[in-house]
Amino acid sequence: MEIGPGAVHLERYFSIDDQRALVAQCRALVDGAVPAYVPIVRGGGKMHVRMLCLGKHWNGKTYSYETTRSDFDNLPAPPLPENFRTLARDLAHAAGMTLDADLCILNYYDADGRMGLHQDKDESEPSLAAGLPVVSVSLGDTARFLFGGLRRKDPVEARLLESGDAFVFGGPARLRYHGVSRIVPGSAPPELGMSGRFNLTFRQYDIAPSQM
Ligand SMILES: O=C(O)CCC(=O)C(=O)O
Repeated sequence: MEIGPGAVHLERYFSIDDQRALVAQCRALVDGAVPAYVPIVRGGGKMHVRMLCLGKHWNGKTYSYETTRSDFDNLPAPPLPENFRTLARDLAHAAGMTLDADLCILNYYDADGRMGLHQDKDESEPSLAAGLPVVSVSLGDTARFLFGGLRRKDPVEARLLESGDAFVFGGPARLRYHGVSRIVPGSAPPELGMSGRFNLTFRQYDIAPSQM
């Protein structure tokens, strides 16, 4: 469902079997050789998620991308799995957009997880100018997702993002403020055998001249 120009909520996009496979892959990644961690951002505050960046690392101190986690343990960002890249391309396409993702921020929210209202604007200038979308996938517990306007003080709409949903925002919606006010504990489909929530956001930093 299009909820505004360039913003599409794809409800129940993934089957329960697809979700189960994605959850297993996310679990293996966040507990892998380069594990998820709780970033401390530039103001000194701790984020309320565990984060693992794939493809490129988002540095919470500098708000920029890099190849190794220089704000944490200097380990290299693990590669973006090929099936993730395909999935992001298909989701963007389903929303009428194009994306050749080169990075994914994978966040795990526990029952107290949340994320303040912010813009995603650390991708390259040409990528932002082209309005290449952010593609978001939700797995596990439901999130109360806040979607605002282009200015922080603009009105904010609350939407529930459930397990298996995707949310795509690009073009004129690319720089809309968004965040997660809370998680609904215990709302994950029982078949997933999980508590908490995984969220994957796919983005494209580098852009081919043909996409400009
Ligand atoms: O968890 C979500 O649904 C949103 C995540 C988000 O805003 C981000 O990663 O920038």
